Amino acid sequence: MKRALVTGAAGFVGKWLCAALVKDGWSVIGCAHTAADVEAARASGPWGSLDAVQWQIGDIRNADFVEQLFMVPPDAVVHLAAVSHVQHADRNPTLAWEVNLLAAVQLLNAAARVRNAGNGDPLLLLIGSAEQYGRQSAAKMPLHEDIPAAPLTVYGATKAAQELAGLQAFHASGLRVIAARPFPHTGPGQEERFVVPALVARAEALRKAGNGAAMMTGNLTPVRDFLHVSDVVAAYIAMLHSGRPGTVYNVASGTGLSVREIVGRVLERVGVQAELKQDPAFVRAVDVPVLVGDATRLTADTGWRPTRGFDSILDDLLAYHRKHAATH
Ligand code: A2R
Repeated sequence: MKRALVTGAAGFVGKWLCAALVKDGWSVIGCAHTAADVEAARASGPWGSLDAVQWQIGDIRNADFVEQLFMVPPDAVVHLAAVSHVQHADRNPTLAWEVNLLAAVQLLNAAARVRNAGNGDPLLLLIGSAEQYGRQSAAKMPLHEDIPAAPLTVYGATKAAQELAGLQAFHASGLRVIAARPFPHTGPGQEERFVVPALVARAEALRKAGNGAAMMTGNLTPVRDFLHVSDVVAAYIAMLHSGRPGTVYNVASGTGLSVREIVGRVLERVGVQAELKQDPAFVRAVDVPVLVGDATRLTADTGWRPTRGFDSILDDLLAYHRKHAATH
């Protein structure tokens, strides 16, 4: 059985990925930040069972901890651990650089040592972000991988740097590194500080209150390409099977929706009408205006295609929110 090491395994995507890898026949080592994260991740949810995951707990910035993770060398590593929230990274740039860049460098070093010692040849999948593209003109949409990075946020810059470190290791020594640039994704289990679960929760609260209150929103003009997290983890597994080392892959649907359209669809699915009001607390100081991706390369190399449209994503989020609200 092939061994996959997943960092950030108790996070939102980690839960979905670990369960999907187990189903795909991998032995999974899940690396989590804290024991409390693992306990929370093991709560049941539509992502599936995490019972077969072997957990390792520690700080991914710690070189000794990373070295220990490679004592029995994995066949593949999916590096999800990160400061994943754009505003959190903007407010804590030193932390974001430490986690998002240096942790990846530790993993690259550990994998290189395994390889140099003749103990294996781990495949490393580094999870970057569409935020690496930064501000690009609408005429360039959907963005393909050869468009140069122009990050606007600390988060985007740290992810671009991580990718550069990975590709450097591939070019210099042949370390098998693949770089993914996922476009925004959501689904059950994502925290409500992220936009789509936050909007679903707010719309549901309005429906329950039934008093015609306004829906508070941030900036309504940004356009984003949203995927269901289950499609994103399927893309990562497809890359482990048939991605080409040294290659960058977008993971995207190719369809853009403005935040205004997203809010409208959320209200419609929840079944409530409300006037939209901008709350300055939700408006970001710096925001990439439009991000829509072209995943032709990924489809050509792996056969991956997204299967879930935006309404079906919302239905999943809403069902999860209602179930969760009912049990808490
Ligand atoms: O910091 P925690 O306790 O929330 O744990 C997070 C973990 N993490 C770390 N693990 C070990 N050592 C660290 N220094 C460290 N810092 C953070 O990474 C959390 O469990 C996980 C990231 O999960 P989420 O924040 O839920 O992000 P999500 O949406 O699962 O994104 C996965 C990847 C990230 O690379 C994103 O930047 C990308 O997909 O979009």
